[in-house]
Amino acid sequence: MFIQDGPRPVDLYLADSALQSELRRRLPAEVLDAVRPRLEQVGRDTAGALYELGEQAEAEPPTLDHFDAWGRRIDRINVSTAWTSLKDYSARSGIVAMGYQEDLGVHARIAQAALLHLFSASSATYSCPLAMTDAAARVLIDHAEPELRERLLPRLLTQDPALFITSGQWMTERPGGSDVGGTETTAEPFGDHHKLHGWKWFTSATTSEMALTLARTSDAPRSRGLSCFAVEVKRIDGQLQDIHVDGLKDKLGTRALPTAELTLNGVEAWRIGEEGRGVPTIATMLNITRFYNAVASASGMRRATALAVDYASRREAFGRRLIDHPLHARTLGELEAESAGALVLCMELATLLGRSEHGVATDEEQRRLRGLVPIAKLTLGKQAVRVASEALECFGGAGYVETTGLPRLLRDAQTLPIWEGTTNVLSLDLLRAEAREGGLSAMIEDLRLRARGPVAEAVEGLSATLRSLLQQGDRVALEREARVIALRTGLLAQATYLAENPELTEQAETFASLHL
Ligand code: MFK
Repeated sequence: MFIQDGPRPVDLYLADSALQSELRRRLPAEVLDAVRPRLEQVGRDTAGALYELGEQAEAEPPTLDHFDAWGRRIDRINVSTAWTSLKDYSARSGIVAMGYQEDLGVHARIAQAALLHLFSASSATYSCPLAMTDAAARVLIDHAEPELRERLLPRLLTQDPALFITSGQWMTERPGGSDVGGTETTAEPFGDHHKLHGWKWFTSATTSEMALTLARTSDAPRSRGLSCFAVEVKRIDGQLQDIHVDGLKDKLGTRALPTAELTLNGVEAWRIGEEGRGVPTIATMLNITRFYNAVASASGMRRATALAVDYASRREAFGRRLIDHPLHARTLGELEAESAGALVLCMELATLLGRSEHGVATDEEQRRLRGLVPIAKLTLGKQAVRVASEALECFGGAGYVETTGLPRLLRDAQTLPIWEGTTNVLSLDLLRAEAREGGLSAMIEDLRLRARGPVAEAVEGLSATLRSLLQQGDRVALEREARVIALRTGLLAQATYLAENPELTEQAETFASLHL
């Protein structure tokens, strides 16, 4: 009786010539030599130890115990040993730490993006706590008092698993996920800190040791009354602060990741940044988590594509391997092109982010970075769902059967356009970036200089559309078009950057044929 082998995980570093090529192009040889061993190790693990941990964590989702055996309220979230091992693995691999590694200088974010690109899609979404941890580190560096910073920052950036802590991000409340100005949680001064009272309706990676959150410190309306706070989730004796874990979310995907509803009953918290400036302070965090989200999208596309390619090289139908059927080969080529486009967009973003964080970005690069963060996050979130869906189809019925593990690719991808700002919210953020800093115009002007051939013609069309909308000054028309413009910019940027890499000509042509 015939039994078909399933797809096998491949070494995602060795198998990814586009990633290797981008790293050769964007990193000086000595920097690449310094980080290559870590990339090679994580690459090997995507077909071995990391892959196994991810599978185990997915098979054993978190549970919640409200009470211990004697009736004492404990609200303990139980996670699998694999989930805990993923934390240790993340620390040892220095996925967060690499972004701040001084010897890598302006290149640190590029090297980190490569590492995360390998890690994310095999990590059962452990990249989520890492995103928030990195973002918390950035907020502490940019906005916190020295004492708080010195207490927490070394533990967020350490590579020692025994010391490593992660951070959550408690922003969403019942009145608003996107509209955080509706936050109801209050903060009352208490000695040198505050006490928080309220309800947080969606908190991701809730087993993290700390969290950043927003709470109301004055009667000023909406987000002007909010300040940003750091919470250390457990007391010095290891007991949970005055927090009730009301429930765990039952989600479509990201099932290994604990996502909880919380009641804060006077939780100790330390203000970060100015009073009433909570949203701009936490926006520092959002820009980093949105960078991670873009890389996670690219990572998901790469992994789904690699599985589809592996399968096509072994599955036979109509007397030939799938990969030998011209139409299927074309579909796989399109998936490769979408994955490579996502990669180069992330690499451009990482390049700008690294330059900005090291204080060497020009004003123009700074404006481009402000525009590219929402563009990359929203474009790649949508692309990740499209690619995952197409990749599942490459397995026929098996792609729809839970026990193959394949449907998870699509279920997990579906969170990427939602969390950290939906496509529409980020399209409006792009308008905010344009109004305040000219962030969208800077992106389009740069594409006008860099795009060639038919891509350049398409960029000219986009530029004319934007100019005319801005000149009309009709806010309603601008908002209605914001998403179309944002997505178009994201696709044309990928086409442009792909064409700049002479080793990605095939992917560039395929990408352009799909999206022009
Ligand atoms: C693997 C990857 C994993 C990623 C981790 C996922 C785990 C987390 C799961 C979650 O999803 S947590 C919840 C995520 N929530 C969001 O992302 C919220 C989405 N909503 C928005 O982004 C809204 O646009 C926003 C809350 C910012 C709107 O708030 P406001 O107060 O109505 O905005 P307003 O008044 O326009 O801006 C207030 C200030 O913030 C302004 O500065 P000024 O006061 O100086 O004028 C803005 O310029 C500033 N600001 C807003 N967005 C900014 C920003 N500054 C810089 N960058 C931004 N993006």
